[in-house]
Amino acid sequence: MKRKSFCRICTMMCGLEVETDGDTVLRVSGDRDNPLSEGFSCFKGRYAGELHHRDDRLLVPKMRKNGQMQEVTWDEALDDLAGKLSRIIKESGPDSVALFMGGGVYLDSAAYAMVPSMRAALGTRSQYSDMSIDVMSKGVVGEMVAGLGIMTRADLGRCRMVIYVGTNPMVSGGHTSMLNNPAQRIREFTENGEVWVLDPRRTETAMKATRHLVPRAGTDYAVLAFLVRGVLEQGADRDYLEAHAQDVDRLREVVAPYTREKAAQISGIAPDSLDEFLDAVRRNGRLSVESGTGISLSPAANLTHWMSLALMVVTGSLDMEGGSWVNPGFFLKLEQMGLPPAPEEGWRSPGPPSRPDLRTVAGEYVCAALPDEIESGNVRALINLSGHLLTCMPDAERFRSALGKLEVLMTVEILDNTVANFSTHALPAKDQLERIDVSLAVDPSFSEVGAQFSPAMVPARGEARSYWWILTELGRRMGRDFNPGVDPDTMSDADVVTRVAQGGRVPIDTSGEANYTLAQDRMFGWVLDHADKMGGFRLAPQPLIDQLADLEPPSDLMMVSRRFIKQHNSRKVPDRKEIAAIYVSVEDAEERGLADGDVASLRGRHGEITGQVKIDPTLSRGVVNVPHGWEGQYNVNQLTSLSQLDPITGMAAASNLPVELTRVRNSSGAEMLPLG
Ligand SMILES: Nc1nc2c(c(=O)[nH]1)N[C@H]1C(S)=C(S)[C@@H](COP(=O)(O)OP(=O)(O)OC[C@H]3O[C@@H](n4cnc5c(=O)[nH]c(N)nc54)[C@H](O)[C@@H]3O)O[C@H]1N2
Ligand SMILES: Nc1nc2c(c(=O)[nH]1)N[C@H]1C(S)=C(S)[C@@H](COP(=O)(O)OP(=O)(O)OC[C@H]3O[C@@H](n4cnc5c(=O)[nH]c(N)nc54)[C@H](O)[C@@H]3O)O[C@H]1N2
Ligand code: SF4
Ligand SMILES: [Mo]
Repeated sequence: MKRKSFCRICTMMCGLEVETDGDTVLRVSGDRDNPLSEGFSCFKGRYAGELHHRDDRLLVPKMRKNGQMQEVTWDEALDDLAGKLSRIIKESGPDSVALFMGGGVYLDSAAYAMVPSMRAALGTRSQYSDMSIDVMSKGVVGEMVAGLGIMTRADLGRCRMVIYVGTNPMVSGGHTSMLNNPAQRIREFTENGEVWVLDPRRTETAMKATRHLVPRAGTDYAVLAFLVRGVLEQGADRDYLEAHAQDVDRLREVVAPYTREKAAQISGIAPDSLDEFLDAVRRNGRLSVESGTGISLSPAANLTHWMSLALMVVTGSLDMEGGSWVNPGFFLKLEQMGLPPAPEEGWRSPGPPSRPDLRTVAGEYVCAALPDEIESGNVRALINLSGHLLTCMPDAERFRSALGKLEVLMTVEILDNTVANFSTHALPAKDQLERIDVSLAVDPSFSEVGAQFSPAMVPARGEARSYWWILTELGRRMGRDFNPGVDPDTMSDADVVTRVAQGGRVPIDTSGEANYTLAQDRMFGWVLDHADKMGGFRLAPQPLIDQLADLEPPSDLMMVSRRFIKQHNSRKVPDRKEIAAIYVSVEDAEERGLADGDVASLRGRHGEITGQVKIDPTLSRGVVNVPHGWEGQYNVNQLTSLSQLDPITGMAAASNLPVELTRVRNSSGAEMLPLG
């Protein structure tokens, strides 16, 4: 039988076709009829069937007994957890139980929808999520400039110039702005206008772009400041600025030093290329600047994001047709929330008791505070909502050691992986093919105001249960209602998801087969209305001006983040080419006498990775990659540190870190297949 579904791995949510024979998944492929993805899918989505049948699925609840993880019944696991969590709350108060939202919970709509009520029923302020190891700068700088943590994206089909800075949508699908069917969209952009890519790597996106400029890692802010300066001199949208912006003169002063010579000197991009870039910006008028983790994980995150917003404002592009827009979400309905504009420093409160200096973002504590919170005894239990805690967190060793001190570490997983086995309780959830779903958490990153729906494709394997059931049932055993209005005894998955789906802008048909519902056209003007309430976009926030003055210059060799097409963070489609290694440019390898397979040491300020070298001709001189998401020897978070936190966001830098690379010995003997 062949049925339609949609992928719940990355936020692109491609339409899929799933062929099954009884309980067996035979084949997963892209759905040509899906209006968003138009038949596109990637290896990871097409691997969903094999993943479903993998031997290392977590199929039975497990619990630590006498130091060993052992299979137990659901009753035993949940009763034990409920008892321990209730006791900890009684002894130390509700904040001693922390929640962490990881990648696996975002795309399970019924579970994601209940996290706020679960937190409220626990009464805990100790909430952490992926956001503070990913995209903090966009939220925080958005609040400073626009009074709201906005995620901007190109007005597809009308926008004539797209600038990608530190994002590789051909591989990642985009960061907070999904680019469904990326090759086709980029082709359309280049046919109707121009795509410029700033990236120290000749990425898959750069190869399809109109122009690729290679900056020194961490220097994009200077290039963007040069463009802002040039547009303010000539080509600015005066009417737009008059109506919707403040502090234009102050911004002009801030960018004044970024002449073509200065920008060229900082970024390493030739002055002529910078002139051509500025000409293109002036020629196209409206544009969209889209950045990703190459920026958000770097020490220059806030500054680069500020300059991106500033460029969209001075060109009159932000929230304008033909420029960029902000999707307020099919479910989130951000524009209807009646939020007041944030103060210039954003909505920030002091951090948790052991780290008040690490202020909250969007009502959450930042991940960097968690080890101190655990070690000081403030947090005694952690409910891990499907994060791969041993690879995703900065300063991997420090985190591992802190997590090991928890009295309760409850993990909801689909795999019997190292995180599940590091936990005290590991609870098996249904995988994406086993569950009915709507696209919920990520809908502001969608390219349209729309939503996907899918029924379950196959029955759950083993004793895996619905994520919402696991959490709701845990609450019930603690005498707390984690999911008001949902009764696990009488309600099915379909009932719960139908209830969640009712929160959308327009009705979704959840009674039958997979479908895509478009609510309305793209929405313009609502961000401007919001900014106008505070007198227009604040183009020159003082904390950012101060940070600009303090920025450290790039070093000769920088470790930058990078993603692979067959890997989603810690999750991997087995592949012999996309291996863990130290990826080095041809020039840097030559200088150090390194050949493929040689063993080298990559030393940062805070740690070291020793491993095999792989020469990557797409890397420019001066940048090294170790892909993130690997455990053990190649865990790139051995190089990141909780002592290097952004002073504004409290986020640990995980890209653009100064490193040294030295040869240790000749060939490791490992087989090295060419990349690509
Ligand atoms: N050094 C460095 N650190 C980084 C990054 C980097 O680039 N460099 N990137 C950062 C970013 S942007 C992010 S978002 C984080 C990612 O960090 P995580 O969110 O922790 O990463 P994932 O590997 O996506 O882990 C999700 C977990 O969910 C499980 N899972 C998969 N599907 C399902 C499902 O259907 N249901 C359930 N219940 N679980 C499921 C997987 O088995 C996996 O263990 O890492 C951050 N850390
Ligand atoms: N295949 C795949 N897709 C994914 C994921 C995955 O792991 N694999 N993860 C998902 C997640 S959680 C996220 S957050 C998104 C991330 O989505 P993206 O942000 O698009 O992630 P990357 O593909 O790592 O692209 C980052 C790019 O930044 C470049 N870069 C690094 N430093 C600098 C710099 O200083 N300046 C400039 N201009 N460029 C720089 C790198 O060379 C790289 O090409 O992807 C999502 N989609
Ligand atoms: S790009 Fe790949 S992982 Fe992302 S939704 Fe599409 S098929 Fe799934
Ligand atoms: Mo992410």
